[in-house]
This record gives sequence, structure tokens and C-alpha cells, in this order.
Amino acid sequence: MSQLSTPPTPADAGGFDVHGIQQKWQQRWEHADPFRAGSDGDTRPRKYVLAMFPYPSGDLHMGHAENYLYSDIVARFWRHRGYNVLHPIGWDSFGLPAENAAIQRKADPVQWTSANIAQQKSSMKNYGVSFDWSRVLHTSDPEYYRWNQWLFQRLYERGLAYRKDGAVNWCPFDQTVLANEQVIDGRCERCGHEVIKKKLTQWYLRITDYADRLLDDLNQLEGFWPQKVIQMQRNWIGRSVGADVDFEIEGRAEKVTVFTTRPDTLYGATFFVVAPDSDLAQDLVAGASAAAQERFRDYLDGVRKATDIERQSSDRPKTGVFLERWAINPVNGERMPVWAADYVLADYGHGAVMAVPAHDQRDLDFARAFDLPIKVVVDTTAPITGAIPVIELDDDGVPIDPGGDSLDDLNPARTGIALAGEGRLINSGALDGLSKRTAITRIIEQLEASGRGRAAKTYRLRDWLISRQRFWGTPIPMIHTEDGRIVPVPDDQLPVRLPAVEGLDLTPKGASPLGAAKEWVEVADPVTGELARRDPDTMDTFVDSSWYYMRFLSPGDTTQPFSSREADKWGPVDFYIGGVEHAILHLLYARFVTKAMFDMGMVEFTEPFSNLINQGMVILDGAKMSKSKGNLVLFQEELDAHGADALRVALAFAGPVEDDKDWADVSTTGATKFLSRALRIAHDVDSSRDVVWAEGDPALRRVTHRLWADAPGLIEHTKFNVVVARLMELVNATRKVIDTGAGATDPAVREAAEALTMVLDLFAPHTAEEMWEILGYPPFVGLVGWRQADPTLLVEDSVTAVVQIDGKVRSTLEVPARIEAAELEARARADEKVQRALGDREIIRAVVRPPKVVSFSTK
Ligand code: ANZ
Repeated sequence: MSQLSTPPTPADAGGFDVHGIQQKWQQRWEHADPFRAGSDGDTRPRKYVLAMFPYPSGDLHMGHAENYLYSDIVARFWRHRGYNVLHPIGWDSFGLPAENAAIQRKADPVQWTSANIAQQKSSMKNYGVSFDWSRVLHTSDPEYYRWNQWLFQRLYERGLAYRKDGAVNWCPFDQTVLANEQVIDGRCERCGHEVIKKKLTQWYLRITDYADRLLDDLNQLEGFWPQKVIQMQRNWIGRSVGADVDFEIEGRAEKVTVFTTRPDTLYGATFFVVAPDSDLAQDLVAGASAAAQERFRDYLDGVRKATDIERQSSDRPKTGVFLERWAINPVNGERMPVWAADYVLADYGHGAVMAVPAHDQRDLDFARAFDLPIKVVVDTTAPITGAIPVIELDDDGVPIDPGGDSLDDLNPARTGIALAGEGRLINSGALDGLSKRTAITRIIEQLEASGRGRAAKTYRLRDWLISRQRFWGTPIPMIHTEDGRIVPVPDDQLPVRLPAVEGLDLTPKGASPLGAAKEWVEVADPVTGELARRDPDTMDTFVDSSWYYMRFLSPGDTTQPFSSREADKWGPVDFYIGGVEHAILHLLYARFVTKAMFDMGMVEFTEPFSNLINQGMVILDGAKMSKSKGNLVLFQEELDAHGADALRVALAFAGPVEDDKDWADVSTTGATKFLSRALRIAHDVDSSRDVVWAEGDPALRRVTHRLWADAPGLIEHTKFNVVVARLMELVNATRKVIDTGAGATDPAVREAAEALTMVLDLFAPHTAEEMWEILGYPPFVGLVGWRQADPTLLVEDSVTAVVQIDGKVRSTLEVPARIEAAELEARARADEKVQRALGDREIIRAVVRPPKVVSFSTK
């Protein structure tokens, strides 16, 4: 319950005791716990409805208000449809905000977190969200993170968790490493500071093993997830299909492999480029002259300062150094100079490329900057369908102009534009005349036959770097022994709990503060009993949230992370809602972990979320709300001023779920008026529960039954605002019968009021419960099954329309009462009697007044 004193009822509430009703029903829900998911014996079909769980920093904001409103509408809807609904909530409570509060205000992260959770929980209850409060979890609870550690061990056993050194993303401000997904445009996702590369030994999860499945299974989600999210995931995984080609390097025993998407252009490769920051570059330059080595070292110093984005930007002049080494083109034996240049990245493909300047823009820019040869091997002017044309070449190997844009006109050496398109091969020995596509297949066959290459795929996706040098997270359950072994903490010693924060200096300084907790860090090697050290790093909090939806299924289980039996019953999540900011990180990790759990036999499904919805943002006057701009609409203030129901109705009515909602256009006052009119209808109903509805006003009954017919589909398609509009229509129609029709004793008034109450429950549950009680029913309307529409009441009224020609009635038509003008005119023109009366006269004017009159004038 609100700790604040009850504010006065809003003036426009028309005597409707908003806060009194709210408190009354919240107390009853608290007492009776009606929204708890049904247990084993429950035979109803099941739905698992989930909103992304919040981070407990401060109180709820308007974004939460939207998120939990929508999940609540859906959860309530399925209960009304006779489903056993699971609608749980928890907190994603590890992470930097708690740690930063601890550093800045000396707050204990445990206490800070639990105080914020308590506040958010009370706000959620005040907001009337029908969560199953028996399943609450928070990820900083040792009983939760114990299972993160357990999961980590299982992944480690399968080779899916591993440690390696590498150049990692490092945020100099937060003093911690970041996953690739947490670097946005070269900056730290959390603090916006520029990210640099640092060589460190870190823990990774091998998500790349799942790249193909993560990509291919997106097809299953088409139509069930927002297209935008599917596309962002596809791009992020970034699968490229092509070939690996092995090149010999003069004076070096091992070959160097490159990845190319265009093996068809192999004859056009004229030089070779390696990433300057790769081990390969170091190795190759070691065989060059002292001067070349010096030039290389200077170059590398500059390269280290550039971000990947800068390195790949096309408008940046190309730079590089010649390594005084030569690669041999495997198809024609030509010598190609080897360069180091920063447009080649060390951690993509193999960190080396065969450069084909005629057909790749980056290579062309480089070739023009350093005066390297350019050789056209695909004629992009040649048609690629139909018969293979005979291409005549001049002495330089350039085809003779057959008319139109000649290849000579397009010569990349002169135009500076690479020929990237389709075409037919030239200057390529036996491949000449083949289309690009056929040539790719052919050359891969040849490379494979000669053992000099093979079909290959490359991904943009990198393994998931999960270790963080911070205190407030799940300790990585590994032990480092004196002699350099790494030993997992045995399952029966889990959880590895965080030590108390007292006495620890949490200020970021590059290494985990846990390393300084001597008593915590020093342990006995579980195998030999000798002194060893715990791994001082903690896990990325995205590990915590990668499987929390499973823990809700058996949150108290002390023997396993979740019960597979419960997972079979409830999983996967039927409806998941949250912000689009999680399109890649959280959703990709959750999909990966679900697939890994599937492979371990823990779950029977491979995708965690069957349906996903991204809600828009709540903005103000066209701008994103933020503390610094001072344009925050505070959830608590709105709740106190208008009550939960008006806030919920106003938000639901504000527009489509996916759209941004400008608070300037949201009317809580209008919502309050609507709710007080609805409540007044319940009070006005003047008939008993057993009235015969069939005797009611047919027009009002039709409005009611149209609602019953349409509401389920509208809710399933998340058209919540349309349903609110339909409820407003029903309120108006009912009021009309009460005030100017047969009056409040009309059975149709009761029927309408009951329908209104049952559907209103999705949006304004406190008011709906109150109305249900006034209508003479026991609690809770939230559990009452919705009614079926009577099909005979859905048939539209028909009326008789007259058709006049030059002032004389020539025909009559039976048409629906709601017919549109165009349709009415079309029917009149097509009518047989009208056509006969018209003969060969031409209509020069039509006046159409739906539904009753059509009047034609003729020449
Ligand atoms: C020769 C070639 C000819 C290429 C041509 C393209 C066009 P996507 O599609 O993004 O996967 N590449 C390979 N490894 C690289 C690295 N570490 N850094 C920068 N570039 C690299 O790009 C694949 C293409 O990017 C590869 O195909 C390679 O250039 C280059 F007409 O090989 B290609």
C-alpha cells in the first residue's frame, strides 16, 4: 500500500472515490492472492506472459508503467479466456548502478538494492498489476546466482565457457571490459566514454558455436517478433558465405589463409593485405629489412589508437606499409606484394585479405593510393542470362566495346569506382565466360580438389566476453592454483557468495575489487588442498538475465536451476514485452542459453520467447524524457494525482503499443471522466442478475455483442487502444438507453454493464471489481470467463434504399444500414431494374445519401 497519505479525489472524478476503491481492492487481492498461477491439478490450458524484469535503480518510471500495463492487459485477458496464466516478476539486481551508489554514497549494495526493490514492488502493487507474487526473484540473491555459477560449470564442461587472451574492449571510465554488444559506435553503452582495446585474459562463452542456429531459427520467429528486431539480430550475427583460400608466402613454411566472399575474382587479386595488429603481421615483418620493421612499428602505434569504425570508414584516406614479403596467387602463380593496412581487421575472417582492386572498393582505394596494379576479371557489362556471349578482347585484355557502356568506360583504375556487380568472367583462364555465381561454385570445387582452399563461412558475431572487473555481480566459480591450473568450484560448494562489502575499496582501478578481499580470495585447491586463489572477476549481468524466465517456473528449488517438468508445462514464454533497446544483447544471449540448455536436455524447446512485442517510449513534447532536461513525468506523482486506473486507461488509449506516446497528448482527466461514467452505469442498472437479455433493446445488444465478437482478436493483436475506444462507445450507447430509451430497467443495460465491467478489467481493474460488486457478483471479476457473442446479433440491420432516375423512383434495394456511399452507388448502378430504366441514357450526376437514397440525373 502507498505510504503516502491518500490524496484528495480528483475534482473531475464526479464523486468517484478513486483512491478508496483502489485501496479496497488492493487489500482484497493481497489477502486472496487471486492471480497466483494454478498448480499441478489445474487442467486449464496455460499461458506464460512476461514483461522484461526491471533494474532496481530508484522508483518505477513511465517506461515501466507502460511495460507492466501491457503485460497485465495480456495476462488478465488470458485469465478471462479460461487460461491458467503465469505472470511473474523479479529484479535484475546486479550491476553498476548499485555499485556506483556504493562508491559515491558509501551505501551497502545489498541494502541499496533491497530498498529499491521494496519501493518498486509497492509501486507495482499500487498500479494494480496482477503479478504472481509467490514467485518473486532477484538476481543478486545467492539462491539465484548460485545457478548462474552452476550453469557456468555446465558450459565449461562442454567447452562453451573458456578463457583466452585477446584484445578486448576496455572502458577507461568504468574500468572494466565490455562485450562487443556493449560498445555502441565505439563508446561504452553505460557511460558513453570512448572504448579502447586492451590485451587481457578473460572468460568467454562460445556463442559463435551457435551462430548458424541463432541465425537460421530467426525464420521461425518471422511474424511473431518485430521485423526490426529479427533484422538487427541477422545483421549482428552477420553470416558471410564464400571460401577460405590458402596462399603461399615466399620464404615461409606455413601458408596464410584468407576469407573471401568473391573467390570468383581470384585471378584479379594483385596484392595481399594483413591486419597490422595481428600476430601474422608481426610474424611476416620479422623477415623484412630493419627499415621496414621500423616503418611498421610506427604505423602500428597509430593504428592502435583508431576504433574499428574509423578503420573501416570509406571516406578516410587509406594508409599502410609494405612488408617486403610476397604471396603467390594459387591460380596463376603470380607474385603479390604483402602490405599491412588498417582497413583489414585482426579479428574478422583470418585477419588477412587477397586484394582485388578492380572489384572491391576498399582495395581499389588502396591500390590507387599506393599505385598497385588493377586487373578487371568480371565484365559487368555482359548479360548474365541467356546464351554465353563471345567476348572479344583487345591487346590489354579489355573487351572490345559491343556498344552501350563499355567496360573501358567503366575502367576502375580511371573512374575510381570498383565493379562490384554481376557479370561474366574474363582474364580468368578456364573460368572465362562463366557467370559470377557459376564461377564461385567452380572455383571452390577446384580449390577443394587441389587442397588449396574450401567453402567457408564467416560471422560478425564474436564470442561473448563475460568477465567483469567489478564487485556487484556473480563471482566466477573458478579457482587458480599456484601451478597455473584452473579448477572449477565443485557443485556442492556453490554458491560462491560475494564477501561483505565492508573494508573493500570498490573504486574502479582496472582489477576486480574482489582480488583484494584476502580472506575471500584465498582458498584451498579442491583437488590438492593447497593454497589457491579464487577468480576475482564477476559475470556480466546479461548472464543473469539470459535464463531468469526459467527460474520463475520453480523459484524455490534448492536442487536445480529449474524443474524441467515445469519447463515442459509452461515454456516457452508465450508473450514477452519490453523495450527495443534489448533487441540484440539480452534477446540474443537468452536465445543462445536456451539452445545450450536444449542441447543439455534441460528444455524441450529451442527458442525462449514465442511472441515478442516492443513497446514505444513515453516522451514529452516530442523529446525523450530525461532528468538532465528536466522533462520527467514522474510515475509516482501521476499515480497519486489520478489513481492507477485512470493512468492505465490513459496510457492504453494513447496510441498503438509500438508507437511512442507523447505525454502532452495523454489525458488522465479524460480517462477519469470515462471511468466515472462507467461506474455510474453500474450504479444505475435497475434489474436483477436473472433478467432475460433477449428482451433487451436490440440496438444496445448489438453494440455489446460486437464487443464480445471483436475484443479477443483485438487484444491478441495488441490493439489495446481500439478496445478502449470500443468501451467508450459502449458506455455512450448504454447511457443513451438509460437516459432516453427504455431506461435503467432494460435488460440490455445490465447485459452491457456486465460486458463493460469484464472487458474494463483489463485496463482499470480496481474500477471493474467495484462495478462487479455493485452489479451483485462476488469477487473477482478478474477471474470471470468472457462471454461469447451471439451470432444472430452480429447480423447487420438492413434498410430499404430507393433509386431515382431523373426524379422518378425506378428501383428499391435492401442494403446494410452502415453501407458506405460508394458501395451504395455501385449497387444502384448494377441493379437490373435501374439498368433497364436507363436504357442507353448516360448518367451525368449521382447524388448518394447513404443508406436510403440514390438519385441519378441523365443527359
Ligand atoms: C576478395 C574480394 C573481392 C572481396 C571482391 C570482396 C569483394 P563481408 O561481406 O563483410 O563478410 N575481408 C575478409 N577479411 C577481412 C578482414 N579481416 N578485414 C577487412 N576485410 C576483410 O566481407 C568479406 C570480404 O571482406 C572478403 O571478400 C574480403 O574481401 C574482405 F570483389 O575478398 B573479399
